[in-house]
Amino acid sequence: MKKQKFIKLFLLALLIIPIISACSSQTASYNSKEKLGPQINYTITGIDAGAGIMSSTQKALKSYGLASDNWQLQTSSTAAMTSTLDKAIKDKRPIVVTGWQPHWMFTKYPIKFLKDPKNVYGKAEHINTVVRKGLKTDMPEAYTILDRFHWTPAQMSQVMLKVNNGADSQKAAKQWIKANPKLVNEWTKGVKKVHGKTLKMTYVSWDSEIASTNVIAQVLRNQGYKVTIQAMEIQPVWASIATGAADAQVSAWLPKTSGLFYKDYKGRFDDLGPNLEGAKVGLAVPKYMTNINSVEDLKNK
Ligand code: PBE
Repeated sequence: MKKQKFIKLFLLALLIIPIISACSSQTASYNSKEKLGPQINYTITGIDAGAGIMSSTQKALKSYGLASDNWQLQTSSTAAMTSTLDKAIKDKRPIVVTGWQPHWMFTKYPIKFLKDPKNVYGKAEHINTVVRKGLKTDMPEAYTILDRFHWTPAQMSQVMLKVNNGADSQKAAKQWIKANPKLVNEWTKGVKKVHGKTLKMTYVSWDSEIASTNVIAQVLRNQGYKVTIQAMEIQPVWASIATGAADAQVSAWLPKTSGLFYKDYKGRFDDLGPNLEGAKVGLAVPKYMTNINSVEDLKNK
């Protein structure tokens, strides 16, 4: 009798558990007829605290009146954010993330930028190459190559995608250089080879900067430099150039994302201008959130 009862309960559990879990994932999937805020706990999924996109998003929370409406920005990392995005999209759940381009998240996932009528994030960004004062006279060959370094979002994405698929970043950079001799030659044409001079670059471990730093570092190595690259937070990257502790960085997202550091350290670095144009920063949501198209919609829909 006892045993039979146990078996009955067990079978009932087998039947019920999948139904319950199906229900819970169903209620969690995006409901366009209900207000968005409560569906995601009024939370925007962000990345590392030092990123410019994080301070811009704090600004956006204020200027769009979202902060007073309980909205908050969650700090994590790019890897944690993209993995949360991955899971949400698999279940068609609602999610709002800090998004930027170039990045493979826009190729891998069906997501869209939210319109930003108050222009908190700026229209378009470019990424500049910034070197220490005196580099031009100390290492004119490196200076010339760094000054000429310029590529497109599509080219940067090729390297990012390789790294995202598991390739070692230095290997990915070498392969990319091998596959793009014409462009690389434009950067190095007529520049004298050097022999073992050391050069230090600093960068942040964002996918875009892993790609650009590894590529230009490798080009400089091929020129004869002994290049070290060191990852750190964005503020120390700027400080390292301003103090001359490092020679160059190619991670300056401007005018907004790194704008504060640009202003703070002005006069203590040489700005060699954009190495990439057509970057963009903002908030992004999956395309199935068809009625959410502007940051304003977070408050109202
Ligand atoms: N990002 C990628 C950085 C710059 C590169 C947009 C996440 C940021 O500071 O926000």
